[in-house]
Amino acid sequence: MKEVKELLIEAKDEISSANDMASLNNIRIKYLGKKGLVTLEMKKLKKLPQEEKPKFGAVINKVRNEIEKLLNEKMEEIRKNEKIKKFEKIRVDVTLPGAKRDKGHLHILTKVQRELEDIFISMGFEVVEGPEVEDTWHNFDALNTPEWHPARDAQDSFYFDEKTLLRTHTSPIQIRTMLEKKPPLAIISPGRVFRRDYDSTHLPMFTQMEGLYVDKNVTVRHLKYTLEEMARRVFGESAKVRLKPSFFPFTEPSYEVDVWFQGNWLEILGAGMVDPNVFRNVGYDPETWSGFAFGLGLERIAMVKYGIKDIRDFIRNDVRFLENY
Ligand code: FA5
Repeated sequence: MKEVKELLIEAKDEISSANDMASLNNIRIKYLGKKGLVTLEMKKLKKLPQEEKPKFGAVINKVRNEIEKLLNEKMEEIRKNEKIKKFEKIRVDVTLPGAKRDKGHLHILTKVQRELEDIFISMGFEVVEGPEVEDTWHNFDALNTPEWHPARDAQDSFYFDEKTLLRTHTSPIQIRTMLEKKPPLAIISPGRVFRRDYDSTHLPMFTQMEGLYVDKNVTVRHLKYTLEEMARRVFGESAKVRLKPSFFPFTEPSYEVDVWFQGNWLEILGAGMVDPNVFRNVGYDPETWSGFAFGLGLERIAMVKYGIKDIRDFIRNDVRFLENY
């Protein structure tokens, strides 16, 4: 009896100092296995006199159950610890700073385009768009630009075939709009245009915004006021606008328009009163209708406003440039 109770104390000791499954298993075999110490005690039971059997049996059973219980508890504990260790290994510290990603922003040209759209929309203009691949009729003929005009030269434009080209300006939108709508109308049309140009103030692909206003009794004063209002909103209250006489086949009279900004006159657009021939080409009666049109270069406006010296910076995609604006 004493021996059996000592077995329990020994087993308890061993179990509490075990700290992995393998040693627990060995302990189980040592005490409860087929040839285990407790099992051997049980076998002794048979040899005992009848009257001692129940008492001894009860003690052995108790010891066996106790060891079993201790083993199971320890097993549970080890399992738990192993789980914690595993999680510890793959643990993610959510308070660590993450991989930093730079946030993009709109390109300076898109910003200038949207700013101008907002200004003209607030004055009652509607935004329309048109195709970048144009035919010579919309791009030139309908705009009163005859065959001999230098703008039609293959040296100046990108042709697909004799009658198809990349539009050289947004003015064909005037034609497309007037063929579709009845006057009065007021539209602006931003978009890419293409020419065989390339230097610090000229790109082969650049952005224009066309403006067209057709109504009764439209005069140069309406044109000048509209452009002055635009200039004040883009460049500030002190901005001034100057019209210089110029020539475009589709306007009469025609102007080149400069703005006064930070001490300089800078040319930003071409404009004029819609030529009666253009009205005739789209079926408007020039005796009834009058209008003004303008075509401004968005890159040039951005250059003036932000002091950008080389127009090619817009398309170089150098982040150091892009991040500035
Ligand atoms: C025209 O394109 C006319 N269609 C403008 C117009 C519209 C006149 C309606 C009258 C009525 P021009 O070729 O001058 O005109 O170009 C207009 C503006 O586009 C210029 O003032 C300039 O700001 C810009 N521009 C012209 N060529 C380039 C280029 N290669 N790169 C960047 N900007 C350019």
